[in-house]
Amino acid sequence: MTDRVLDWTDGVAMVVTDLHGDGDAFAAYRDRFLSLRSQGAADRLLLCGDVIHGDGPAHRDESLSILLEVIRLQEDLGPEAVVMLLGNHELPHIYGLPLSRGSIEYTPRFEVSLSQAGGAVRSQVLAFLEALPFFVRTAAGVMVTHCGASRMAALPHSRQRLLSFSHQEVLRRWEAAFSQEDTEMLRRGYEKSARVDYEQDARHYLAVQGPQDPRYWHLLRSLSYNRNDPDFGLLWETFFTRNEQDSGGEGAYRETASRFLEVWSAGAPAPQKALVAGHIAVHGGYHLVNPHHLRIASWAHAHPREAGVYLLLDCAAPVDSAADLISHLGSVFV
Ligand SMILES: [Mn+2]
Repeated sequence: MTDRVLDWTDGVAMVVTDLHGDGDAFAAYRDRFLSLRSQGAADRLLLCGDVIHGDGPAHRDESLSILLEVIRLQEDLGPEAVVMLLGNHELPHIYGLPLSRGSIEYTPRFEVSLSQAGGAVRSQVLAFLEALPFFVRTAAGVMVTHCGASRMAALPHSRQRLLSFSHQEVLRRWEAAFSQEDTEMLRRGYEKSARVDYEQDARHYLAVQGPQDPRYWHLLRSLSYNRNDPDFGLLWETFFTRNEQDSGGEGAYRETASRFLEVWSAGAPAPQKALVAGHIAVHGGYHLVNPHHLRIASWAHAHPREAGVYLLLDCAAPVDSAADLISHLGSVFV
């Protein structure tokens, strides 16, 4: 079973968040990493998830080619030198679930790119996404995640479940349950509540050609079971939390972040004192959410985008607080 947490005790990691399909931004960070690496100033590139899903025009969305380049770089430089964490935008593709916000539908475009690239590329990319780690812990006491702490992931019991989380196990459970169902009845129920033809939605959300595609029922299967599956519920909260923007506000989130670090310190190379994550928009390129959490935006969530930053994290140099990291932020845009 995949270990979802990486523990790093040495080296300098260049931490980059939320590129969301922007090929130019990715190239700028990749080139900076390669140049820092050749100078001995960085050892690892750590992409914190949400590498895919641009919200601009389709021709500007380079999600798939960026992912393929990450895979290639990892093969070239080694699995410890190029690491990507799972983000909430990659997660739905593992399950064949749609993801949208307001009127923006994120998942169909990437499914189309995968289908156009062919079966071998789809399998390679899906295997890569399924194997992605969730968190990095360091001897510096800095923990890196896609989206920070959530109440559920801050429970000791959740830590055990997340450490060895298997997407395949969840999918096998759903598939076993689905195979016992009357598919026609489920389909009619779906069409009645969604007021749309199932085949039309399967084509739209999964980029399948029709009912003969082995993935044809995945949309119905996943939509039928995701709400009542406790493992998937934990996964969802872990990857979609909005931190202080969730109910409870800043005070409650400060407590959550502190408890999360405490719980995840068990088995870590050092007590974890600070959390680094992206996921949420900031003014400028970073925001000290509280003494436990530094939010960084490398591109898509920075305002303006050129205010985006990366973090050079010395995995062996202990920090006391998230504020200690601010002097280690850098820019590829100035
Ligand atoms: Mn995100």
